[in-house]
Amino acid sequence: MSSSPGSAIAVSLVFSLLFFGHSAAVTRNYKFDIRLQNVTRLCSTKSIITVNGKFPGPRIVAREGDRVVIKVVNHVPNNASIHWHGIRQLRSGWYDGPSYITQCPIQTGQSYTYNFSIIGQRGTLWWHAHISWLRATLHGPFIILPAKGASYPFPKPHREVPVIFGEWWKADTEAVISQALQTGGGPNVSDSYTINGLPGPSANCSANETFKLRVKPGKTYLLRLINAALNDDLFFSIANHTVTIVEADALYVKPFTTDVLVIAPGQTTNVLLHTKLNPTKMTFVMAARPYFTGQGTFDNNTVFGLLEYKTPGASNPSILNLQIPTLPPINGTSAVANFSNRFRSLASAQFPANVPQQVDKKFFFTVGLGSNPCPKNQTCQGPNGSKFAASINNISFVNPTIAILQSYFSGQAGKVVTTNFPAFPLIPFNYTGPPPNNTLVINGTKVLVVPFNTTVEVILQDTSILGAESHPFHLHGHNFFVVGQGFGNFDPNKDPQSFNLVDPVERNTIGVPSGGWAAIRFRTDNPGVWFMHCHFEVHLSWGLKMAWLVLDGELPNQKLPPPPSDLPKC
Ligand SMILES: *[C@@H]1O[C@H](CO)[C@@H](O)[C@H](O)[C@H]1NC(C)=O
Ligand SMILES: *[C@@H]1O[C@H](CO)[C@@H](O)[C@H](O)[C@H]1NC(C)=O
Ligand SMILES: *[C@@H]1O[C@H](CO)[C@@H](O)[C@H](O)[C@H]1NC(C)=O
Ligand SMILES: *[C@@H]1O[C@H](CO)[C@@H](O)[C@H](O)[C@H]1NC(C)=O
Ligand SMILES: *[C@@H]1O[C@H](CO)[C@@H](O)[C@H](O)[C@H]1NC(C)=O
Ligand SMILES: *[C@@H]1O[C@H](CO)[C@@H](O)[C@H](O)[C@H]1NC(C)=O
Ligand SMILES: *[C@@H]1O[C@H](CO)[C@@H](O)[C@H](O)[C@H]1NC(C)=O
Ligand SMILES: *[C@@H]1O[C@H](CO)[C@@H](O)[C@H](O)[C@H]1NC(C)=O
Ligand SMILES: *[C@@H]1O[C@H](CO)[C@@H](O)[C@H](O)[C@H]1NC(C)=O
Ligand SMILES: *[C@@H]1O[C@H](CO)[C@@H](O)[C@H](O)[C@H]1NC(C)=O
Ligand SMILES: *[C@@H]1O[C@H](CO)[C@@H](O)[C@H](O)[C@H]1NC(C)=O
Ligand SMILES: *[C@@H]1O[C@H](CO)[C@@H](O)[C@H](O)[C@H]1NC(C)=O
Ligand SMILES: [Cu+2]
Repeated sequence: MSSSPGSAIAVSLVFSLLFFGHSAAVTRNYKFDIRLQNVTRLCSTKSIITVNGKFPGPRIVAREGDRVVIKVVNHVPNNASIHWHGIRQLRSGWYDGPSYITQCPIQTGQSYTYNFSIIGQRGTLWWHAHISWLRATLHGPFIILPAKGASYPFPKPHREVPVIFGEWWKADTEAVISQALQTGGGPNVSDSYTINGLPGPSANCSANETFKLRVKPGKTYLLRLINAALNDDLFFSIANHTVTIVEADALYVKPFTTDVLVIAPGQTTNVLLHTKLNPTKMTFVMAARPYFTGQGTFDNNTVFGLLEYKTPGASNPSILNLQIPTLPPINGTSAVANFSNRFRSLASAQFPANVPQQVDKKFFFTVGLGSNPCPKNQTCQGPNGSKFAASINNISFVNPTIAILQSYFSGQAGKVVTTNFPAFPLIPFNYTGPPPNNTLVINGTKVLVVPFNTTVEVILQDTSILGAESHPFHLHGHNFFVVGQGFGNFDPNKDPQSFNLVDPVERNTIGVPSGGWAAIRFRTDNPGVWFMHCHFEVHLSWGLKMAWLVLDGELPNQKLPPPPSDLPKC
């Protein structure tokens, strides 16, 4: 990679300033102190890892074109790193954040200053820890407003409200995952879902732990929805109200109206809520609960919040007397498919959908669960006495001990990774049929190397090994177009005929249909090492992840600059 980036950055910065007509480049500075904080929820107080003592964490607010500088200082015994989920990180891959992929973790007492520009993006994203299960409590909104003078492609809302879904665990989540990896069994589940950190009035003591959205009649509210739950897709609905979806993963979509939505971990969605002009009641219930089709246990709770119309002297009715919104069944796969099939890119002149029409490289990835053998001196609690694992093309990714990007940049990649990640399953089988007898995965730290400016198509095929399940697939450093999706096995002869190459939704996280497939396309316009993984934390821990190594291009502004001097060391 190039080692003379300075002038190229300066040139491209000046160019973008002229091109986008910004009056001045603005830098937004933040300080994130990772520290313990005692927090009370569901009748008990627990010490959790937070940013600046807040749960959910603080919001970052910037405009398109701004530079964001966040100094992260680690004051806890755990290693940590922060990912800015959905930020393109164009030629700033050193600041993407996943531990052992683009950086070594920030160790206790150390700090790292993330420093990147927001180029060509606006909307709702989020930030979260990217190591072990720390993101359970280390997460918050990342809001990108349109550039100064630019407006939304919809009427300006009266008010904007971030709404983060999460989970509350009475147990220590680090202990939960470390025990599960030890025994090979499925991990315990959370005790409640949360809306903006609040579990709702489900427990006797938690009446004061209910999220309340106070609104005025006849106004439009922009809700910035974020699913930060560790392991659960969620349905969400507000009684007697519909919402209009206008954005997915910080990309505008053709607006559509719905009474129920589903959001997978890693996904963000902006919706417009038009409040009633003359509400017949003053308080309405909002509810979220999981969508789940896998085997095993999950948190089967519903979290409630309240939509309250502001009127003088209104009393606070008990939630029990209120109409609870109707949500699809827990296993409502058809409701999920109907909803996700409605997304279309806005594809306007100002916000075009640059869908790759020609594909340079095609890949087929099976995604799903599997098993690892139980060590001889142990008894394991996974399937048939084995240990749970997960894989892509039967490769279960094992983190290296040195960050891949760092080792690659210093010409040492061969020491930590092999470049032979399979482009297709090594042994084809009936992916959504009866599971094969041998469900063992292969451990490996393998990457796929692709040249700069390659158009890539990946078929993500769910498998029914140990249960078909929707996997929220997330790609770092790029957005992708979802050109097709369906149930059963992808048919390479028939299915491409119905691909949408005109206005498919563009996003960074797609729920691969349970027992089905999704086809995505993207252009490798960003040199670096880019993680791609299931956003269920448990599947990530079991190895459902891989990385792309996008090579530098020919020109100076197509190369990754050298690492910053404070890049953490392993
Ligand atoms: C949390 O509470 C425990 C027990 O009351 C106390 O010892 C500890 O200092 C508190 N920690 C913080 C960060 O406030
Ligand atoms: C952030 O990066 C820009 C561009 O490389 C540089 O000018 C600036 O000094 C950096 N800021 C910090 C705090 O490191
Ligand atoms: C609810 O009230 C209890 C008791 O006063 C308090 O300990 C707890 O922190 C409160 N919870 C919230 C979310 O404010
Ligand atoms: C809310 O919707 C329910 C049906 O889902 C209906 O029974 C009820 O009358 C509606 N209430 C209001 C205030 O519109
Ligand atoms: C989850 O709870 C609901 C309501 O109690 C129940 O109807 C449903 O069967 C449960 N689902 C599962 C999969 O446990
Ligand atoms: C969904 O769950 C219900 C209740 O457990 C069950 O009757 C139904 O067959 C399930 N549907 C599917 C498609 O699995
Ligand atoms: C099993 O053997 C390995 C290697 O000898 C050892 O590290 C591990 O602690 C043993 N585990 C148990 C549960 O005894
Ligand atoms: C795959 O399995 C499904 C479910 O059992 C079956 O309907 C289908 O015919 C099988 N496909 C092939 C190609 O064997
Ligand atoms: C799987 O195992 C069953 C029973 O042991 C056997 O009948 C079947 O032929 C095996 N299938 C394959 C594909 O090996
Ligand atoms: C793969 O790695 C896991 C831990 O990451 C280990 O438990 C398992 O034994 C390994 N499997 C093989 C076949 O080496
Ligand atoms: C990428 O390749 C396309 C042709 O596929 C070309 O039109 C475009 O200019 C290239 N972009 C860059 C940045 O090299
Ligand atoms: C933190 O990361 C370093 C570098 O990978 C590693 O050597 C160390 O064991 C880790 N510490 C903890 C507490 O996990
Ligand atoms: Cu998954």
